[in-house]
Amino acid sequence: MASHWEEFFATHLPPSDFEDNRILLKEFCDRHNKCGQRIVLVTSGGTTVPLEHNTVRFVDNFSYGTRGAASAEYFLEHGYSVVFMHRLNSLEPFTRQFNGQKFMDMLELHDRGPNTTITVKPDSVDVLAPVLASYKAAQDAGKILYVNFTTVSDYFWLLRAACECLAACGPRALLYLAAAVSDFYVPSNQMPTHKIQSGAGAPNIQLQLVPKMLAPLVSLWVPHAYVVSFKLETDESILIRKARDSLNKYKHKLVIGNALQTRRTRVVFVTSDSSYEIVLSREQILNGMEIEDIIVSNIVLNHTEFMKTHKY
Ligand code: PAZ
Repeated sequence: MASHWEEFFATHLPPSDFEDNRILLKEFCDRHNKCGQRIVLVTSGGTTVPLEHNTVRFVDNFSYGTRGAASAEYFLEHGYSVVFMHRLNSLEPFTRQFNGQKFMDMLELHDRGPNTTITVKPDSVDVLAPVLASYKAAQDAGKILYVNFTTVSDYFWLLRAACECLAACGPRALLYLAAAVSDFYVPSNQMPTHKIQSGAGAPNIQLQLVPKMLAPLVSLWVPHAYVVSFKLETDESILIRKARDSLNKYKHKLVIGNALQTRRTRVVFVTSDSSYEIVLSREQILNGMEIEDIIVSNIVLNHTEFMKTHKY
């Protein structure tokens, strides 16, 4: 009998842009692998759970993609090539820093009419220039690939394809699974085709558990990669236990636990034999430090150590 995850792929169609993305992923991973580069797959943002095939309504979650987008920038700083696999319209590296009206407020419009020009306000140049320089450097060197998903099913298809392309990189591949992936979904064969009608009364929607993709990912898809997953809880008292349960079950390298309310300033690293906290001090917060800076530096050290010792 097919396992739960195999059955998922057998009964859910890939997203319409899947083949295009697979080609992009393969080209990117092969190119960086040939140069002996370290490659990180950063997953970021939340997944939706459609309630209808022609989707009008869906279940969503809280994630903005801040963690993933910021971390991708820090991995680039550490010399990694980055596959940034993110929820469509969630935050992206670099542009995240000027989200919403912030970017418009940095610009000035001159000479309305046929000779219109736009400049960056003098006091915004210092803010924009370093971010733009890092963005251009990453783009020009082809060091970052953006691929996106929306539904939980799209996410799984893309995740498996990315892993299949990364497998050739062996221990130089790092998986940083920061996306907030739904634990529940409506299977394709139980979903109505058209918009649920209110005239039929209150709908009775039965969500099912999604298959645990971390199991085949660690043991089959990228068995030599350094895999880091995140665990989110709202009850801090169960965080470390849940993180350790995940580690014991899937046998990957590291789980980073965080609580919803404090996730920007506090995380806990849980390995098979230890756990330690990273907490931003008040001073670090006031100086604009981001916790992802410290998380990524720590992971890079662990990954370096892993590459030295892992038999491939
Ligand atoms: O995307 P964001 O910056 O708003 O939040 C980050 C996060 C809490 C989604 C991430 O740190 C995380 O814990 N991801 C895994 C969630 C989970 O499936 O348990």
